[in-house]
Amino acid sequence: MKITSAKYLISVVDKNKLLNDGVCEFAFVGRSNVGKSSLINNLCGIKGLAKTSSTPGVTKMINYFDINDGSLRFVDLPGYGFHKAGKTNQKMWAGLIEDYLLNSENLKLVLFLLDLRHEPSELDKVMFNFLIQTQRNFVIVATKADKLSKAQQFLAKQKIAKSLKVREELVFLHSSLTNQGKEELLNFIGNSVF
Ligand SMILES: Nc1nc2c(ncn2[C@@H]2O[C@H](COP(=O)(O)OP(=O)(O)O)[C@@H](O)[C@H]2O)c(=O)[nH]1
Ligand SMILES: [Mg+2]
Repeated sequence: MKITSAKYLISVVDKNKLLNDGVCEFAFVGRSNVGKSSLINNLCGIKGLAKTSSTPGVTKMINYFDINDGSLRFVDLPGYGFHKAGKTNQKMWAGLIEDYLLNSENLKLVLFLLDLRHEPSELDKVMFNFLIQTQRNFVIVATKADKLSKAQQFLAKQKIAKSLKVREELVFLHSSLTNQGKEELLNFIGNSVF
């Protein structure tokens, strides 16, 4: 798939305001700082589209992006697991992610992000198990692949698949720095649009 246009659409903080117009959505889920916004920007080829930050935990809303003039949408979900956010905020953001995963009628595929260098944390596993329970289609995107050698990447991918008990084919490697995995992901997304 080729992305020819990408635009920020709207941010939503209320589960009753989720968009509901039949446009296919691809949602990005992962802890704060794992690289959700960078992945969206990389796939779209626009640097500042989704706000990236070295200050983790700033995305508290569901951010919608229009791709290819109404053909599909990317949905940047709040990052979980930012310890300085406080328990109340944590709960609210996790709640928003869960509301979206449970209720969105447009959701086609969840891209579940993990840092390739680390095994999934307890919180990652909680969120992943929740995702499994929703029975949504998903792939795992292992981010920041540029930080490892090819040999290390291979092993790290095996570890992640094993830890989450998923087939290795469901784990995609990606780097926003080198564009590794970009085409492969875009093709997978393109093939998932009805
Ligand atoms: N080396 C490297 N750094 C990355 C990559 N993706 C994201 N980052 C960095 O990780 C930090 C968090 O990225 P961001 O996209 O804001 O994460 P988010 O909180 O999940 O949206 C930023 O400093 C990014 O520059 C990547 O593929 N390679
Ligand atoms: Mg972000």
